[in-house]
Amino acid sequence: MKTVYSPLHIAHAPKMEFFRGRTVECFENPERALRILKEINKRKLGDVIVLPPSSQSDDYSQLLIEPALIEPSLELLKLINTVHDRDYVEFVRTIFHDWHREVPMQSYALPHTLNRLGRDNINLDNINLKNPYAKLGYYSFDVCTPITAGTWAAAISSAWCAVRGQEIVREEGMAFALCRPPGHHAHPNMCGGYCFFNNAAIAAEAFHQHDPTALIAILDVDYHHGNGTQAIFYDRKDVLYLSIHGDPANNYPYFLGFSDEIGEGDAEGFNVNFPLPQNTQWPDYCRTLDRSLDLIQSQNPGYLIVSLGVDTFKDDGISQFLLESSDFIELGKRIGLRKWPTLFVMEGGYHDQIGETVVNVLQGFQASFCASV
Ligand code: Q9C
Ligand code: ZN
Repeated sequence: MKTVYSPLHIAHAPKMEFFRGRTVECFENPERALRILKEINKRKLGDVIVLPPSSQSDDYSQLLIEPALIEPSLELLKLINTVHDRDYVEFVRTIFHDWHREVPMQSYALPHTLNRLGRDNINLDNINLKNPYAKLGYYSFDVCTPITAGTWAAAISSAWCAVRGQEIVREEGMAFALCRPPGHHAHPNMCGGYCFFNNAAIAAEAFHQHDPTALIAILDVDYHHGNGTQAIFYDRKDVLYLSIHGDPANNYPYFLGFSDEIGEGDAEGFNVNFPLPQNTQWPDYCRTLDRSLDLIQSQNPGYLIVSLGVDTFKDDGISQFLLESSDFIELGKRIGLRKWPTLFVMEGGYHDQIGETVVNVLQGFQASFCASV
């Protein structure tokens, strides 16, 4: 299986996040993607396609010094704009610059007042979106998603990995987009959960443009509910979203991901949530996985996108399922058995075995996908 990767993710390396009321080192760090890349090479998963950083330049070193200079191709920008609001994309591009003028000593921007009051009946025209703190609060839904000078470059390149992976799936039937930062928490106009652009949703839109009649299934196996992906496709029946995750009653993102969220209008039934209790082990997980795959099968999908988080691993730093390393091989195998053209998009996973567990999924998939019946 081919992997699509961009070294520009390294430009996004915030120092701190809030965890249980204290600041700690970010769980979502460049090391994660580097570990996965290393394991892919070690176990010879397949070619790694390294994306050039932008349409303007091939010089990574320059872009890492001046990451704000990166400009996505028009094609990529258009795809991002099908999922995200223009003013939000502009926010991701410019907010660090605004922040830096206010707080030059602080290397990452974070909101301190979130957009809760304005949800119902405040006149949007009154909100001063020129104020960087107002802007941060308006376009964020949590305080664990710091924005640095390199965030825009990394987020753009992450989305590009997903789009390029999508092209490879149309040609070859499978691909792995080694996206970083992750995407499934990002809403059309809000960042959160370490996510800025919803890479899986952007890939889904790209599939849709090339193949408008195909049903696209998104199976989200990250430990956390993909609230962003759900929100983006909640009224769409051409995209079937299914998620298996830690019960939001006791887990991030707390406010979405319950089983009664089933989609709206004529898309009822095209959003499916499987919240599972903490300490879930493989037998229960596997039953839910097979149920999800059967549901997808019943809709005869043209493509599958797997939002691949491996934070379901027993030793994950912020999650509470108990999957073993070998369970990830089985997870991949069960998906591969279905033989749908499949794009894997990297999401979460915060532990030392991130490389091993990711490649286990991908090699498991490949083994059963390629096996003749
Ligand atoms: N601040 C993904 O796995 N908060 N995102 C945890 C520490 C956010 C996880 C508590 C968890 C987001 C892509
Ligand atoms: Zn997660």
